Amino acid sequence: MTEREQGGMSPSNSNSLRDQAPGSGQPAFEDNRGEGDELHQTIENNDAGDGAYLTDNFGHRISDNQNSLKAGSRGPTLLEDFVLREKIFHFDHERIPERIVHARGSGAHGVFECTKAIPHLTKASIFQEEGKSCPVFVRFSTVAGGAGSVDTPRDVRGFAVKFYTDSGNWDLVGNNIPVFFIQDAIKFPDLIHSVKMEADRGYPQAASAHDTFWDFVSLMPESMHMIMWAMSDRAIPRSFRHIEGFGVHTFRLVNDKGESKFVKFHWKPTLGLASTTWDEAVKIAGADPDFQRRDLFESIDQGDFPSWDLGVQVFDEEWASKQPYDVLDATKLIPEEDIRVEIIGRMTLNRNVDNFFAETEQVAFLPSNIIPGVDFSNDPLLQGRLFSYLDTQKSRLGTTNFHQIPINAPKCPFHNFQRDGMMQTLVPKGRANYEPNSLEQAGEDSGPRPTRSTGFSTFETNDERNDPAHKLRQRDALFADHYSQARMFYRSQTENEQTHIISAIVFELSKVQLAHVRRNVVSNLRNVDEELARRVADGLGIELPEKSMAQKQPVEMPASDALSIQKNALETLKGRKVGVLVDDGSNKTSIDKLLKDIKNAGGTPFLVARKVGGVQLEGGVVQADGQLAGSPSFLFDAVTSILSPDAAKRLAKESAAIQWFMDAYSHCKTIGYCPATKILLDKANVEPDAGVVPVDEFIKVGTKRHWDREPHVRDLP
Ligand code: HDE
Repeated sequence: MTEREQGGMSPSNSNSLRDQAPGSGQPAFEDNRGEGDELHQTIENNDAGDGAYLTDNFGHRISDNQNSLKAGSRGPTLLEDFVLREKIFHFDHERIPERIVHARGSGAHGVFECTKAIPHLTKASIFQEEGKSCPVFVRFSTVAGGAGSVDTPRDVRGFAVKFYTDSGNWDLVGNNIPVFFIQDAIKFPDLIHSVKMEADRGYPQAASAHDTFWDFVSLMPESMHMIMWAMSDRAIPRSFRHIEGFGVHTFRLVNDKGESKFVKFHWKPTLGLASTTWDEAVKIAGADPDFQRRDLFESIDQGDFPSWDLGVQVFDEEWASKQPYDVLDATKLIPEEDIRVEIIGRMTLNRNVDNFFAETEQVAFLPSNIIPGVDFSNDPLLQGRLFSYLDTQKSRLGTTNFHQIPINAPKCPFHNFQRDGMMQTLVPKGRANYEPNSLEQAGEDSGPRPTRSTGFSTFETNDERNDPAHKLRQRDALFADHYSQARMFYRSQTENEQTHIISAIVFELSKVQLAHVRRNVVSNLRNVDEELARRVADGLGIELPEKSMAQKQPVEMPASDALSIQKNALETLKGRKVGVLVDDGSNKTSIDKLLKDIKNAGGTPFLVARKVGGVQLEGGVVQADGQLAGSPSFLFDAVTSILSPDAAKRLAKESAAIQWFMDAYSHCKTIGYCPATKILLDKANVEPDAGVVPVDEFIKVGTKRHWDREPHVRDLP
């Protein structure tokens, strides 16, 4: 039967019954602007507010947004239909090129407030008084995947902050790892080509576990320190709210006397650090590809604003010259035990974007955006970035006027003699589009002039170790130490974290098909730590290869607690999500009490039931937040259940319920249980330990991960 035969459908539109005038039985075509067409509302009242009228992009009111203009009701569409053509034209160009790196990102607005003035160190206006504040926009991202890739691959996270200060925009475009893979900008295209999907086959997406990445790494021993971080749990964070941020490069602070010190910038999350396990990250990728974007959006939406403290490590040339590494080398960090991180401000993200494209997608971060009082160092990676980001915006946003897009425009006045260009939205008046000019003498506006005293002036570098008289393609001698800090990082981890690093390297190298690449990586690892290399070789099932030749022998650096996640995790339910499994017949009083206790402890409870419509309890129906099959336990930080004996028996036959506890157990999470749940725990092979507790004790214990459980649930390398 054709649609027409089925019920008198509009000959003009085979879309659905929706196009019928409700109740009339008449085709909507005849009546689509008539009374009673509630699905396709039109406005006939001329007093409606301006925003109520649908118009085209030039302000012409549109009378019909359902039907294109045709020559006859069954005829071809007319070229004359400017409404259709404009709509489709705009749609056709809705996508812009995605970022070549950091394509997948999530952004939010917030505020930065100075909590400790440092005028002796910098003349930057934002740091002159305690309490001074400015708006910020932050974009978190993964690096390797495309814009539509998942949130939880093993990857570095971008942490880019735009401060809209009263002396112009300052962009601190950092990562959640304080070091980088390479020392010189000229290697960046090679690094990124190697990690992105392989050129011929177009896969893998958002994954470093493949031949070309590890081939590059094995031949670039300077990447070894970053590899330790990237294979650690830092690269599989629990959420954006639980990551640290780092400016990575050494920058300068300059005060009003023209004195300068070096500085490293740090963001410390007030929720502490937290990560997932690899198995969790993989499963989350399937169950909720937007896991971290959703987490950020929802926490801000419910008023649970994430915040970070801004810290600085400040040091001078003399101190720098005595270190066993070069502070201009972005593969090195400065241990916090050597130079304390002094907290000078707090950033709070308190507003979601109104429009993802207009803000998060179009935001353009530029490391070259700095303000008087902050300056660059000669770090050769940073120097390359100062060119790259400005350049990339032309191909991404299509015009040199990208600074006029609201998310990119400074919130302080800006005026100069730059003119025209594609998509110019400013309408400057007068003739003064050059300088110098003397138009003021003719009574005309002669335009702005430079300000020597308060304008940005570059610090005259007093690096005595540099000889600017020679043009060289060379790195300084200290850059050749590729292993000391990789070793320091590895040895600063808890035993469990070291095992995670080894598992990650074994996992990744097992996906590498070129045997010589696997061997080369392990050869390099022997310079980091012999035990580490041996365990990786064991995990791969290969002979320990010969140690590669280090350009410079590593020096021993003391372990640093600041480098471990587990040593910096907070025992709290704040910022954590708790899955609560309930079913028909659960006890309402117990559920109410549990939910209240979780909320009081700062956590977010999430009721999971077989049907999202809710469960039938003695005291009435309770709405669920999620359906069991769509709310697996790896989406939560801890789980607990309140079940009646009958419900528990029924769920013991439901694999999603058994898997719920099995996953929570194997991911070392706290499991709270009521007596009836035991039957499910048995089926899920959950064995009693300090993290498996009666529901009454859940609030106390739910704040922790139980890493000591891991050797019992996984065969670790
Ligand atoms: Fe980037 N990087 N990068 N990068 N980077 C970009 O800029 C580049 C580097 C970082 O949320 C691109 O606007 C070069 C280090 C973040 O919009 C591009 C080099 C660090 C973001 C670019 C580096 C970063 C980017 C892509 C070596 C940590 C996302 C689109 C010299 C300190 C910003 C864009 C956002 C984005 C180039 C190295 C962080 C292509 C050439 C080191 C967080 O211009």
